[in-house]
Amino acid sequence: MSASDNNLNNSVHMNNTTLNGDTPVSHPSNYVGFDTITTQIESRLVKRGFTFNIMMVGYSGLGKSTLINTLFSSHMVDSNGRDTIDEPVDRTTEIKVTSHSLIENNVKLNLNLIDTPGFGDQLNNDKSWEPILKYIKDQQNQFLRRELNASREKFIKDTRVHCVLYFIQPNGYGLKALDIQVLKRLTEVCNVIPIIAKADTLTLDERTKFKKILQDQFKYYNLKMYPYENSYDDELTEDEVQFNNDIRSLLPFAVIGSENIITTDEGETIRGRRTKWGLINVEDVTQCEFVYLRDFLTRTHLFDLIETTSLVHYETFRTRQLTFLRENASARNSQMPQATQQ
Ligand SMILES: Nc1nc2c(ncn2[C@@H]2O[C@H](COP(=O)(O)OP(=O)(O)OP(=O)(O)O)[C@@H](O)[C@H]2O)c(=O)[nH]1
Ligand SMILES: [Mg+2]
Repeated sequence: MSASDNNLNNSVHMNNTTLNGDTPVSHPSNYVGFDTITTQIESRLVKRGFTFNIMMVGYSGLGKSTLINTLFSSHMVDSNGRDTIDEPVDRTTEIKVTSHSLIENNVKLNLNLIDTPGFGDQLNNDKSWEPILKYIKDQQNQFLRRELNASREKFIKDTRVHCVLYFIQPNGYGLKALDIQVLKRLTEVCNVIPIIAKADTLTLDERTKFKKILQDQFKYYNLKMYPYENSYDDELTEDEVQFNNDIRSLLPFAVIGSENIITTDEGETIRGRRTKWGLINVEDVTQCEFVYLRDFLTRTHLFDLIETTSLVHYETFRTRQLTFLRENASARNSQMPQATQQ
């Protein structure tokens, strides 16, 4: 055997093991280096940046616009929203997208916060939420059109709604008929995270009881809230599955929003609400779950929200649309007059 044969033999020597009787898994005896693919992917993705689109939905006056300005306010780099926090928050009358570009350790996040008009205060509220649903479907439709375009863009701008924060009135009784109607539709087309608005208006006991009522209602009306049970559990670690279970038992997040920066007696500046009974610090986890919500959105589930939107909700929409188009085309073909032979 020649020296080169020997080298070849060395380099292709592999320990073959079989995983579940499927394709044999080989462990190269010499380092090949393909494990750096994770770094390669990371640098490509970091360069490209991420887009995350969050939408606020709920009854009028529940603090949707306020929370938009509370959520990422301390992290804003540039904004086309309000210039100062002193500008008043008006009643929202149309769907409005505020875009922010955040950079942390070279990772760029394009954040789009979609504010929607509150519903529930018209004489007839039946169709008041339809523009919101239309907006979500329009974004999916736009993405599909661009995907099907003959000269497809390399990177399609993603305006699909990755998550809806659904604001629930802190009434202590539970969802209203209109909430159920809206949630039914929303949960079918996108990831919905429920939150109890203005949680400062409930005592801690009331909050716990209210959460239980709402969780029972979600089950009873089969409203599937994000994170979903058993979805991709086989792809998650045990810790991640446990974490999702913990989050599910915590839902809806009881949240307090505030636009005001307050200086405490100790000289600390906090984002909070000053009341006759004391100071509320929205970032204090003993007072409300705002920080849990923010961490959930950005630190733990940002990627999963984007991926679930694409793999579950958009895929369902895409399949339905393409099936519809195909059926329409074959129906049209069968109605076409057959060419007569000369
Ligand atoms: N007590 C309390 N008040 C809040 C909270 N969040 C917002 N508010 C107040 O509620 C009022 C309405 O807030 P907005 O943010 O305009 O509510 P919205 O849901 O955007 O209202 P629409 O656009 O009309 O649907 C404002 O006066 C806020 O200061 C909260 O967590 N607790
Ligand atoms: Mg508003």
